[in-house]
Amino acid sequence: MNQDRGLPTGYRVPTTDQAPIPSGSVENGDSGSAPVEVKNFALIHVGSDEVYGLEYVAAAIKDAGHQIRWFDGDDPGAIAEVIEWGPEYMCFSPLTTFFPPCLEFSRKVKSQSPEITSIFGGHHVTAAPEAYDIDGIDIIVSGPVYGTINKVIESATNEVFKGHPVPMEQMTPSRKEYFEAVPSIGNRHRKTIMSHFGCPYNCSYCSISRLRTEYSWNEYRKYWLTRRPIEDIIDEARIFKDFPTKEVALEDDDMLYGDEIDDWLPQFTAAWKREIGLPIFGNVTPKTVVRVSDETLDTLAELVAVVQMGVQADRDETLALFNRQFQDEDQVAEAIARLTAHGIPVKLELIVGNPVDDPIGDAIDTVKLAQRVSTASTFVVAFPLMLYPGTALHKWCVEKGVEMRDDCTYEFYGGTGSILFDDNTQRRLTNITKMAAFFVKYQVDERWMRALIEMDINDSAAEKLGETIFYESLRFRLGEQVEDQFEDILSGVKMRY
Ligand code: B12
Ligand SMILES: C[S@@+](CC[C@H](N)C(=O)[O-])C[C@H]1O[C@@H](n2cnc3c(N)ncnc32)[C@H](O)[C@@H]1O
Ligand code: SF4
Repeated sequence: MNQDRGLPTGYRVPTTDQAPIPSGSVENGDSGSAPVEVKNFALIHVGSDEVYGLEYVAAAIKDAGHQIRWFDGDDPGAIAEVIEWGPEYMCFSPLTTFFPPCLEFSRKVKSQSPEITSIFGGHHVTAAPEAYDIDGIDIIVSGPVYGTINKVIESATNEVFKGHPVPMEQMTPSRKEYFEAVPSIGNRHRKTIMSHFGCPYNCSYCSISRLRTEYSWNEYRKYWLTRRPIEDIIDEARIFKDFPTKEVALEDDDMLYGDEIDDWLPQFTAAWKREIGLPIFGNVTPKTVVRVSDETLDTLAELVAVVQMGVQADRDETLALFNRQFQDEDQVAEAIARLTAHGIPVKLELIVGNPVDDPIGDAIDTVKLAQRVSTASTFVVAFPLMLYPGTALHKWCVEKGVEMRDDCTYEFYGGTGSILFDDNTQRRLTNITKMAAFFVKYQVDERWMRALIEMDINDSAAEKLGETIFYESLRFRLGEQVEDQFEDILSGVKMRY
């Protein structure tokens, strides 16, 4: 193990120039480098959602003068197709959930074509380059892609490269080839967009907490929390109209963040409505909702069909564990009341299965909080706590000797999180994740909740509950019209439950 950076044995420490590229210089730090021979890069999509970060990688590769081709890694024929195309490189961008299938794909390709170099990048490998078996991975890109492509080409394998951030106007994705090559994504009802790439908070369970350790606040704010030019976002969104798209997820972690929000939101909303016009949903936090002006909320109501807001927990000890003391019940209630008064439906997100003395009481209290603050225009979803590599909470659990599951698949909708509980506790927690929406919508009394969570839910019941949560969440976002379209939408989605 390389002690300095916690890298796996055999990896050389990168020697890249890590200084950010100033505005107005070459496009992304690769396009101005010494000319290299044109190479072919296979980009491997895995999972049921758009792999957004890899679209920026696609643009950076093309910008550096190389060729790309997308493959659907979930398609059984994809391994043979990659081998037949014979690229020099194949690129993966797995979140923790999709790390194992990406690794498996890479290994299968490399077992037949060892000359194809695999490159892994994105949140998971950036957070914990030491946390995996390196067989199947030749190169790791940690952090942004910018400045790494031609260095990758010039390097031997078994290297870790650290990219550098670039100004926002230099960050654009390339997605047409992706949408065409992977129909499940091109035809997916929901597409992704972002106006800035970071989050101002530092919740202990979130991968942001890990990324933030790498950069100073000023640097993080300059690159991750600065908004992209509106025209770039609109240009990026035009393609949605060429592919079946029913809604767009503005995936900013807090779309109301920033002192410039009162100016930015009206400008963006006007441009979006004029040029794109598709329904949007976005993420907000209680803290910014209570802070922005009424005019901003009026504008928000014109722009979004719905917002999502993390509530996460009720008990003070859990909020402290999450480093989310910036919120309390009054603030959450006020935020919901403001959103409701402006006609903005809000999906509330909760986290259960926490490393606390009384995990069931903690989870029930969280559901009861959601019941108290809910209105006719709220919808609730509860996730099991996942401990992502490198996060502050993961480290805390290791230090405290909290037992963790070694079979956690990081599947948000499976109901099983990272903490190891006894079977009875786990069953109840899983049931809470599957029934939270129902408990809150129908204001189920605590005694009934505690009785219902004792049940053994079999596989077909779990599937039906999963479908119903999905249905309710779509109906909440898109309205009654979903009734007629649901079977269609469902057939295009790889349901996880
Ligand atoms: C947009 C987003 C989504 C989108 C797109 C997901 C995707 N895979 O691209 C959607 C809504 C679909 C989504 C879903 C999920 N997400 Co999400 N999401 C984000 C978010 C808000 C931004 C990520 C992003 O695209 N940033 C912009 C791009 C440009 O940056 P980037 O991804 O870091 O990519 C850059 C570099 O990392 C690098 N790079 C990336 N990949 C590669 C690959 C190569 C080869 C190279 C060279 C470089 C490289 O180049 C890019 C440009 O510089 C982050 C939080 C955050 N603010 O970062 C969470 C986050 C990534 N999501 C997270 C999670 C958990 C999920 C879900 C599992 C949740 C769920 N409900 O199931 C799903 C999984 C979906 C999937 N199939 O991957 C976690 C991941 C934690 C982890 N370690 O796995 C994050 C960090 C939030 C958190 N709570 O911690 N998400
Ligand atoms: C990607 S986050 C972004 C939402 C928003 N920025 C917030 O947190 O307030 C979406 C939701 O996923 C859930 N989530 C995030 N990280 C999680 C983790 N490690 N384990 C379980 N749920 C998590 C939280 O409920 C969160 O609100
Ligand atoms: S507010 Fe959301 S995105 Fe931001 S650090 Fe907390 S959980 Fe992560």
